[in-house]
Amino acid sequence: MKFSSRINSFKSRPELFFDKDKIDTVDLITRMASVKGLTHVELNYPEHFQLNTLGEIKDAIASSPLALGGIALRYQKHFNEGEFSNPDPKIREKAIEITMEAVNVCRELGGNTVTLWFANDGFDYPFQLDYERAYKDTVDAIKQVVSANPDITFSFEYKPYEPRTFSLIGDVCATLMLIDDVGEDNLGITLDFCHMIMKKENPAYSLFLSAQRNRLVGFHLNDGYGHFDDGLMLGTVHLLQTLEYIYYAKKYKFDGLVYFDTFPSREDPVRECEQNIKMYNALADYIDSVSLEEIDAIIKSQDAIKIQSLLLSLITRN
Ligand SMILES: [Mn+2]
Repeated sequence: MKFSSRINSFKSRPELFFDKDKIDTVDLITRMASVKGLTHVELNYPEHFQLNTLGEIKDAIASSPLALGGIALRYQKHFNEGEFSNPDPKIREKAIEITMEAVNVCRELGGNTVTLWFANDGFDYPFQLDYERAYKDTVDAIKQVVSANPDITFSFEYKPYEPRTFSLIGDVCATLMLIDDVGEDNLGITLDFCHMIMKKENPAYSLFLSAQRNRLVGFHLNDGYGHFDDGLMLGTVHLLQTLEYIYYAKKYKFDGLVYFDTFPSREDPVRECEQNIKMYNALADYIDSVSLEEIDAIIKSQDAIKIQSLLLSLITRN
């Protein structure tokens, strides 16, 4: 399995690892590299390239056991009114330019995936957004970026709300529709477990829909109560839905990156990340011990008591 995690998590509880005050990206990579079982690092552009040069980051990754999985976009200033759907063509152009820079950085660091998340593409009030224009501009901008870089896989991470009250693209079907309208092979979907729970989607069903369209690129795994993007440890709230999700990941032979998008603020982030990896592996091993065939038979029975027995056997084994 390929495991990665949110690098900003490694800023937390600095006193457990660092003996200096100013922490840069190279320091965070060093701390991440101490996590047992972690294989990849993902960086945000431009956020993580402000305190270190590209060369310093490249050297830090090369001297660690981690490989670069990809780059995620974090558009910073000037995008309050939207990134790819901004009504001002100059600002929209700037967002496209930043995305192209991120692609080059990804390539330079040996990565192959660029994850797109648009914090400000959305609306807060009725009548606030011209949906038709915003959707068309988004499709056109994504097409421009994706078609110019056929060697890179792009992945759209949807989120229903936060920071906007409504995101322009906020659910699995809107994302698949967008991907269809862009019409390029190198664009897929990143499924974030908390985002799906916030949208009241059943995560395994969203996984199935994405796999049906052959657009599954990345997993952001975590947990939460469904109101906000809580970023809790894997399996802590929705254990059975997490088990079902990993079952479908196996069924559809998902071989992409499993990225733990969690927010340990009081925990030691190294131990927290190791716990997520342990939980993923434990649930995956449990599925193997029961067997995909046996679970498939339980699903086909549509018998809720057999499903509850599966959960009981997970809790009571050993
Ligand atoms: Mn995420």
